[in-house]
Amino acid sequence: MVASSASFVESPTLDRDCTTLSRHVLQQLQSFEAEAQDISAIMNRIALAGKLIARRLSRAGLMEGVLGFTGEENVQGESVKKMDVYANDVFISVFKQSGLVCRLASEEMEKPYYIPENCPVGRYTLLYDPIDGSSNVDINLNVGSIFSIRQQEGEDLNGEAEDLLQDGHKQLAAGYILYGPSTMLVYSIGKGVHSFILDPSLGEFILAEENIVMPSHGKIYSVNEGNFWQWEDSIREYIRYMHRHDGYTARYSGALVGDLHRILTQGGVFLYPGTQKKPEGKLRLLYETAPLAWLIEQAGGKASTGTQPLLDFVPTMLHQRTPAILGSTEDVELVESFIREGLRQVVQTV
Ligand code: P6P
Repeated sequence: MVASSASFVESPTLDRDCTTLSRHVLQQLQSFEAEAQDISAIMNRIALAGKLIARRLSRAGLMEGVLGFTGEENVQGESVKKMDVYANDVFISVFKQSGLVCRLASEEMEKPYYIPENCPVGRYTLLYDPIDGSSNVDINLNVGSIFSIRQQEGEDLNGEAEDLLQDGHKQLAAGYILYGPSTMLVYSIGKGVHSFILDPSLGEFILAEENIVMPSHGKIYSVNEGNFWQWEDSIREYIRYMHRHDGYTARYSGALVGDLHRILTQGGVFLYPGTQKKPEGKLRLLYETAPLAWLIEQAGGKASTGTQPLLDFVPTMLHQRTPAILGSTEDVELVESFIREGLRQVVQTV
């Protein structure tokens, strides 16, 4: 006898276990149109990249040739870890023969990588930091991948991908994968911020939390105070304020994705200011601070360079760096107030 559908009791647990990333994207877009299917398929490929990277990280200490340095330097002048190269290649491989993504721009590659078979039809570009915080890999601490998806504009005939040099509002989707005690994928397509946790027994990212909203204030400030004497005095004054007033605590891991995820979920502020020698700071705009800024603002927080909204910043080069102040609105505005006061005093002394 075939059981009728009426005999099945609605099971929220079963429904949640079936809420995979690709299904969630289509639910978000409330559409089965071509672009919605494309974004859903792209997110699915990003999820596959996350699974492959998580699997390698989980065995890194047991396998030959996974940990340590390659002996090369990347375009940033940073020593390249073997895991950086592997993760970079994973994101390229998952998009081959997909027809979706024509170009990939990565922290690890000086120029964008083109996937020829996709380019005639693929109108999307993936910008990514394949493994952020890779110095943590060899000591088994959390690392992350950061991604941003943009629509290609024009034909990019000279292969310079100049259409990518636009502000962060041009992003179609953005997010990160946090490789921690569990592997978590957090994303937004402009309709709120949602988190998924990899269930290894299913091999699927399953919905964990929908519509994450940041508190307007949090007690955490996250910054590398080892740079204290490199900063502008306004930032030093802000840090002194944090030291002198109750209700604040410092948390900093040196890995952006984990530090940002803490702020997204608990409130507070993450900052990587510029220094007197490098006013633009260390973090890269197109595949680090712009995607994270988009998420933070989608969750009701604020993202600033210190003097302008981070998402308004227009890069002049692919590996553009910007100062970054990301977090709860009240806490970001407190940092901005110190910077404004500092600028006012500079103007007064001129
Ligand atoms: P610092 C890692 O190298 C990274 O790009 C981010 O993950 C992190 O937030 C930052 O650099 C840490 O830099 O100067 O504090 O060691």
